[in-house]
Amino acid sequence: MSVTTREIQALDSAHYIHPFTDHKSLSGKGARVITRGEGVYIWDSEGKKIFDGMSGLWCVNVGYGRKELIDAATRQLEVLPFYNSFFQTTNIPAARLADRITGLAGERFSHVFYGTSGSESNDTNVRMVRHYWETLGQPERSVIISRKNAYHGSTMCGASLGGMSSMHAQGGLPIPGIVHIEQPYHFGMAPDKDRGEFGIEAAGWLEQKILEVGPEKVAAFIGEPVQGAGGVIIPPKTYWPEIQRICDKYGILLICDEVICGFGRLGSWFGSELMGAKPDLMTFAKGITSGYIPLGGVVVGKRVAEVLIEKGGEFTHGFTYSGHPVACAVALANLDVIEREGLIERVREETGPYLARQFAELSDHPLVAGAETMGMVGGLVLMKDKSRHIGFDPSLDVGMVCRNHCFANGLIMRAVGDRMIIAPPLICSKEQIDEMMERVRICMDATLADLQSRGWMDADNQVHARA
Ligand code: PXG
Repeated sequence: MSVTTREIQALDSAHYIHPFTDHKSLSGKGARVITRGEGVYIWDSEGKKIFDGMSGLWCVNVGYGRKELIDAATRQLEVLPFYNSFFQTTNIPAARLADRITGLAGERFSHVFYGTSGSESNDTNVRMVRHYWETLGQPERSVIISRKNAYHGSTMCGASLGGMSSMHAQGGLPIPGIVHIEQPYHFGMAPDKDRGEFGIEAAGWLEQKILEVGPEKVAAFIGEPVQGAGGVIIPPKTYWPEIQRICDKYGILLICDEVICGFGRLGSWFGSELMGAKPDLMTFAKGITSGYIPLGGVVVGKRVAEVLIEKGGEFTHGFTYSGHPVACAVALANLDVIEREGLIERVREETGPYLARQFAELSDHPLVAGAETMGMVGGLVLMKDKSRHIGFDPSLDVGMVCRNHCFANGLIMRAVGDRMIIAPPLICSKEQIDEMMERVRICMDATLADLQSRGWMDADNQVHARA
């Protein structure tokens, strides 16, 4: 039975509330219907082939259509599609995967707690660190410090941990006990400052906040090694070691949210490894199964696990799908692929540096004021007048204009304000990076021509030149 794009769009518009979507504006256009994926490409219902420069949503690390993952799911579905991990029960893939993940995370870690998403896993972090301090007889240590423009999910707790002002504007967030400091965004906040010095200064905002709240009340600090949804904000090298020093000084727990950075994205198993941080807890999701099936969780360091297990009693927290056997079986197959194909080494030594060189060359484009990458993530900033560091009026939504040109030219790029983001699958070859970059250039040229024709480049520049 074949179905037309319009029929699906009509059903979708009538009945499906999408995440983070203004439905009034979508219903006029109709949603893009994605029907198929293979390698680094997806196809829409009109047969258009698109280079997926965002790996689905930062997750399809091993690319689409991997038989190993499909077979692992099928086998597990046949043997045991579901059983819970409550009531002193486990299953084989869940136990094997916990062993495998803690092995990859290194000797500071001993256990894994499972959920199905990054959001649930960050809720787990908050409940777990508070339970940790309660068990140690310090229940007043309950405040979690996070950062503005961070993304930690969309549940009440995840959105509160996150620092997205648009999310806090709805539904009375953040919930009590969660406070935020500024992010370490060198290009946006202090481009003229020495990068290293800025990193130390930005980490210092954590110490200021700890002192403001009272060190005896702070339970943990949470941060993404590289902020993803916030626009691929790569902190200066000095930042994370200084954050670690401050956490150590006050004895507060460090949570690294590795939902995007984990499982190879930056060229290491976990981003914190590269950043010089030694987290007590790490959130994971997305890349653990390359997005083929939902799975998330927390890798728990020995410092927390020992207290929880030896003294914590029952931790009254868990989900129906904690340790879902099919999800864990797919994760094991996904880790096999990553290891067998040496994807992490390849990103670190070959394709990551290659992408970095290609991205740096984009800086010669009149629209591109800054371009940086780490492993297989990259962000570039569009500016109206880059020589004078003048951005576009945010109400023009120039990132969205650019994103539409990307779609039209067969490339998925994500817009965060006027930052354009890529996070291609880790299997991306050098030739595919060339192909992606060729499309990026075409899209930048198309965007520039469009902005000029709207009078948003030259006319505005002249206004500034006169001012
Ligand atoms: N932490 C981080 C660092 C994330 O990037 C989550 C937690 C939440 O995961 P779940 O599985 O609950 O969605 C994320 C998710 C975007 C975008 O627009 C990014 C995410 C989700 C949706 C959109 O870049 N990241």
